[in-house]
Amino acid sequence: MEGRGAAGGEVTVPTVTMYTTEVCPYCIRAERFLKAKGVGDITKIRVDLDPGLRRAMMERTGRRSVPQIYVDDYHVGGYEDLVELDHAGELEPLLAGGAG
Ligand SMILES: N[C@@H](CCC(=O)N[C@@H](CS)C(=O)NCC(=O)O)C(=O)O
Repeated sequence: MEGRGAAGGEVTVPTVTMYTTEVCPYCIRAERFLKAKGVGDITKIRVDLDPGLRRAMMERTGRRSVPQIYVDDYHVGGYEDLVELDHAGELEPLLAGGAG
């Protein structure tokens, strides 16, 4: 999503993607956490609805548990990885578009 920053320049908000399933307490926690960090839109990929999507997730991430979270093409990992990244002070810059 694009808009104007405080200084009038272009601001590109990264796309947050989350591989998820319908019943998944860690996914709910991750979503709440991201929303609390100001993420308005999360693109969800429901891997329980399509075995092909689950296979694709496993190939892309090397993991089988959900959630698996991406900020643009940066693989954050699961909920605990997300919290760890935040504690390391790296989540906000990433969400502000600091991945590349
Ligand atoms: N440490 C992981 C735990 C995630 C987890 O256990 N997710 C459950 C669903 S809520 C799951 O995918 N279980 C199936 C599996 O591990 O294969 C995280 O923080 O995301």
